[in-house]
Amino acid sequence: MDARYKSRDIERRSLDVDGLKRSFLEWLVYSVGKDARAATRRDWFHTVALAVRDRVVDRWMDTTRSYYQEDAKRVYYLSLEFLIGRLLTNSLSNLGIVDECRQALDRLGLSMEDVVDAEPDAALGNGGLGRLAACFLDSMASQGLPGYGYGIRYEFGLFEQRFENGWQVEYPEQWLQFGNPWEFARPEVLYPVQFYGRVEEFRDSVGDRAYRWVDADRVLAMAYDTPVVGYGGDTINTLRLWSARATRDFNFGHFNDGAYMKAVEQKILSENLSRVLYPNDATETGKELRLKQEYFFTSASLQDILRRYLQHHTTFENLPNKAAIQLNDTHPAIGIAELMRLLVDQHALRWDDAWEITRATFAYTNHTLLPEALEAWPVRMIERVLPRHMQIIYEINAKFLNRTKARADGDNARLSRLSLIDERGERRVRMGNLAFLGSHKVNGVSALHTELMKQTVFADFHEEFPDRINNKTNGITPRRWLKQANPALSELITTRIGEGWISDLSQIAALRDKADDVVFREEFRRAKRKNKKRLAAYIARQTGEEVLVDSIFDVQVKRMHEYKRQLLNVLHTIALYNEMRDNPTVSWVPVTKVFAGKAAPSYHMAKLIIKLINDVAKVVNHDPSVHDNLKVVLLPNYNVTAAEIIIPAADLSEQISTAGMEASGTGNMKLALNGALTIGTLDGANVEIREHVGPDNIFIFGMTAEEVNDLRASGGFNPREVIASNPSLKRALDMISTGAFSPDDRNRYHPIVQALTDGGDHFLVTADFADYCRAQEAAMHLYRDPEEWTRKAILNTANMGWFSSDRTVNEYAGEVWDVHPVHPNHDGEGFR
Ligand code: GL7
Repeated sequence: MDARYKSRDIERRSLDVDGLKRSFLEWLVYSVGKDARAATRRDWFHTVALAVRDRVVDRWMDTTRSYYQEDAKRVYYLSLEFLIGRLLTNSLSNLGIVDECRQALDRLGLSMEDVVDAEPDAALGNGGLGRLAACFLDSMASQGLPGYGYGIRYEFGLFEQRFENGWQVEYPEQWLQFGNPWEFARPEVLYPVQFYGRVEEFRDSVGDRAYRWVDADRVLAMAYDTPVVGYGGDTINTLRLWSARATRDFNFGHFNDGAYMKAVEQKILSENLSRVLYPNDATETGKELRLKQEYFFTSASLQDILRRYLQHHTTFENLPNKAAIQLNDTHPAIGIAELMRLLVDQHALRWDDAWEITRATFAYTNHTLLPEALEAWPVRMIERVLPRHMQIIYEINAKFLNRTKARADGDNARLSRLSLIDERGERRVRMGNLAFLGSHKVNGVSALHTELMKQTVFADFHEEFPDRINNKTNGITPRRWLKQANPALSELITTRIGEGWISDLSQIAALRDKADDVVFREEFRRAKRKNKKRLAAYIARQTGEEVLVDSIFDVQVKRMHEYKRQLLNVLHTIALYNEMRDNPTVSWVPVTKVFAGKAAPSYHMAKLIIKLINDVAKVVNHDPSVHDNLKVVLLPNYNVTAAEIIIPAADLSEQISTAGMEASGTGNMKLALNGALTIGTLDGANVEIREHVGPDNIFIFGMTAEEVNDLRASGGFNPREVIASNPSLKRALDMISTGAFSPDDRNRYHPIVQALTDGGDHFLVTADFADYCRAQEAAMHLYRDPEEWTRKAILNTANMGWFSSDRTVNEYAGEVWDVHPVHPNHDGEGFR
């Protein structure tokens, strides 16, 4: 081999500062095509990303080869959303070369922060559900589990949020505009996906009735692969995202008849499939394009999974021993009908055998009990878009209902609840029921949520299949959410207990003793303060507002939704503002209320709440009578990157959903791990956080899920009475309703006031207000004692080890997937 190539080859793998620097220069010139003098920050980001990517490719191939050679059972995580955020720091950190990279850039006169900041935030998801999928990818790779992510390569991720005159305005998020250095396009990995058409019945070779789907439109799914670097760089897994491509039929043969433009138009239309992420968070969309997206990526993924399986096998009975397919919510649930179609129609399996294989292969995670988020596609739509699947769903349903006990008992009401078809009103396919029936395991995402699943949405199914529902409490990856986002605290932790916690977060429990160590407390506070300064600077840049670093950073960051009750926090803010104005001589604990979060573009109430926060901020922040003791900021465009700055700086974590409504929450875990004290209801994973951190180290308030349920069952309550009996609540609401925050439009907040009063206050904001204020007071009181506050903050960090997503994926691996770690063989071409 030419010596020059050989040395380049070695250089590609070298991890020392000199090697990195040399490859940066080479990449800049030969791949980005720029001279160092002309290079922009973005050029440098692409350069560094490509050089880093070089360093994972060999190990990626080793990993894939090891899975193949061992014919290991793989887990396939099917998710319409992957909220990955930026990847540069993540890759460097998991490879263990952050410092080397920083020094190499330094020698080139570049700042690492500038390069990192030039990376767009990959927002292929809405919120918790999508971020959970990203944390699971990190954990599977870090645990050495053979895990693949399958999803859609949206050209436009979640919209960019800006505030114009205090209102949310959405702009397209063009994350791919300048290319994506992390991905590998696979133009040869293409699968056809069909829509529409009709079903033809015929007799197969042995004379049995069989079906084929004909006259359908076709789109191609093309793969893009992104390596997922596990911690330590040993295992590199794959995230495979599908992009829609028109078939060649659209491109040729239409020049003469005037249909050329029509053909081009068709091509564009069919490629719209992977154009944009639906910006809904836990709400039903009811759009045909969304159904097509769901089927598109599910079908392509299943075809790919079967292709991989058939490399080692000739029959299908072993599929469940080689593939575990996890449905991230019902979005890919059509996959159950699709696998049946592939097995029965294309591979000529008997129905019962196919059904057994399908059920043993799939598992389903439910992420919400909100009725509006339970997918139910109109039968007429599925009949038109996926005619063969509709037949298959009918068949599954008929066979199931024939066997149920309900039939035997003549309990028709129960039978109709179990049915895959909702017959009330327009007939619809209940995707949750399909997912349940077609899976061998079904899980909720926190202990409370799983219990409620058993008692509510899946009560009948649970009775029918008592072993199927299980709990897998969510988790978060400590790599991104502590090591990378919070270097100040993670370095402090490592100096005290070593770095074992990064790959085994249970070890962080060793910090418990340190809560009583005055020196450690001082250092812990110093780390927090450093993060608060960083956030204060960010707030100033984003909003122009100056906040006191020594105020309580009281943080509520999450999607804007009525059930998450940002309104409760706003009402407390107004009440506190009034108290400060009434008592100017009292020495108040300064408070900075930090909000961030996007509203679904069609969710008017949530957008009105955004406007209210901005209006309240305007009044409060400019009122000299509160002497800077209170500031309100609503940060624009909350995303993973913003979360990485906000979360490490929080003192108080707002987790205040109406009990029974937040399935788990994961922001609650990130904040507590970073040493914020939670103020929260007994909802979702808050219940388990309280068990782990201890009831003395968390501020719990409000009604329990059971109390909420009882109250609603007994016909609700009268918010007017509650308001009348609470002067500070009444005053705050009166101010909103009389236009104290909207002098330009005094009726602006009528819908909010209406919802909280005559509307019956469905989310129980007024009902929980008094107890929430009590908990807030307790928090402010504690904050006056920095030693005691810090002690509790340390105990939060130290007791959050269980909430690592490593623990969660290991539970799935053992109890749902039956997959085991594989140790890739790096003897061959690998580095080091
Ligand atoms: C969610 C839940 O609302 C959230 O509580 C949970 O933590 C998350 C991950 O399990 O899933 N369900 C849902 O539909 N979205 C969520 O974030 C959008």
